[in-house]
Amino acid sequence: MKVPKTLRPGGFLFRLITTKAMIYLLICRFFKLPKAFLLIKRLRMIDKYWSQEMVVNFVKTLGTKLPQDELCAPRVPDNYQPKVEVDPAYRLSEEEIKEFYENGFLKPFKVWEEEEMDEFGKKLLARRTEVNSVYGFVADRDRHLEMPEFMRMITHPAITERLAQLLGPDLLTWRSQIFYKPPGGGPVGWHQASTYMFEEGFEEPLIFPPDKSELFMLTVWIPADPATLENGCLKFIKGSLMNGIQWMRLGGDIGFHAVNYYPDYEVDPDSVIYAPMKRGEALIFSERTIHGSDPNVTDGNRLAFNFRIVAPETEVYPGNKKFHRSAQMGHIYDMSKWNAVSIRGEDKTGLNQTVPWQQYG
Ligand SMILES: O=C(O)CCC(=O)C(=O)O
Ligand SMILES: [Fe+2]
Repeated sequence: MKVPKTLRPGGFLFRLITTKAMIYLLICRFFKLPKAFLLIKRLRMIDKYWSQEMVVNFVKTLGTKLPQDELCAPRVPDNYQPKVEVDPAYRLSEEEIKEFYENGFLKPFKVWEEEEMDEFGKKLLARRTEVNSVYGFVADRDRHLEMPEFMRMITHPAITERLAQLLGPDLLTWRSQIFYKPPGGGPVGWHQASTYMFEEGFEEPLIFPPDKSELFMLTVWIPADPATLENGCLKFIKGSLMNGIQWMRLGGDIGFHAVNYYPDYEVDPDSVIYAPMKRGEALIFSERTIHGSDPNVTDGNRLAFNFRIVAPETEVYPGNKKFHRSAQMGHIYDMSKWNAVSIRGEDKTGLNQTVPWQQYG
């Protein structure tokens, strides 16, 4: 069922209802009323995870202004040395790691032959319209848990050895996503993410890193078609990783799937870096870097997929979360067949009931 526009984030009724609810929350906080006054679970979660700054800004702007995600920024590292020793073929120089922090991404590198990726892309495109056996409906998420060839792609040492140098020796993949931009496909608006509170309707974070001022998550983005300026390759705002999470406004004409929003900051055109990529290349970035992509104005596809990685010390979907309700996708995901997957080293923490990738690959 499609939610009417007025009830969607930025819509008139949405703003009316949520602003009133937040004023009520402010009153409860001011008078230090017992939590029982927060009537519904949703409000109790918001009380737990929203700072006073977030609630006040939301109310002041009548239900439109929010941070892009939980507010946090990485601190400048003490040094730019790789976190692990790896095979020289995959070694990153200190200069490259410094550039990663400055630009917010590591420049694309070759992993596969073009033909290999072409072949995989065809399989992925066909599979994406079929029911996803992990979630029971057609979903672009977590196909790595049902396609052994997908799992083998994301565990290639050219990728995992680079990730380890940035994040540490033990790595978990907690999700993957297909991004299909057909001919005429629209843009992906400027966005960034930290703990995925925005995705969970701003109710609660999905991942809990031990220290939010460290680098705690990386995304690997892989085009199955050459990604060009014309078909909507990735673009980044230089410097935005270290500036941390910024504020946005709900509403407008573009956003991400079901939720429309736009930056509450000026984008300096000189700070935008486009990242065209060949088929067979991969790119590593931090989701805290502001990024997006332009529309596909060609008559060919731009198929891509990504996966996201944390160290085992970061708890994902804690407390055996049974359902994940994605505000952006407008779906409820039954998590009973979901698993965090160890793609390098081992998980000694036991926080995530991790499964080794070989079980799927
Ligand atoms: O594929 C795109 O255009 C956007 C990808 C993206 O935002 C991501 O991988 O986090
Ligand atoms: Fe993204």
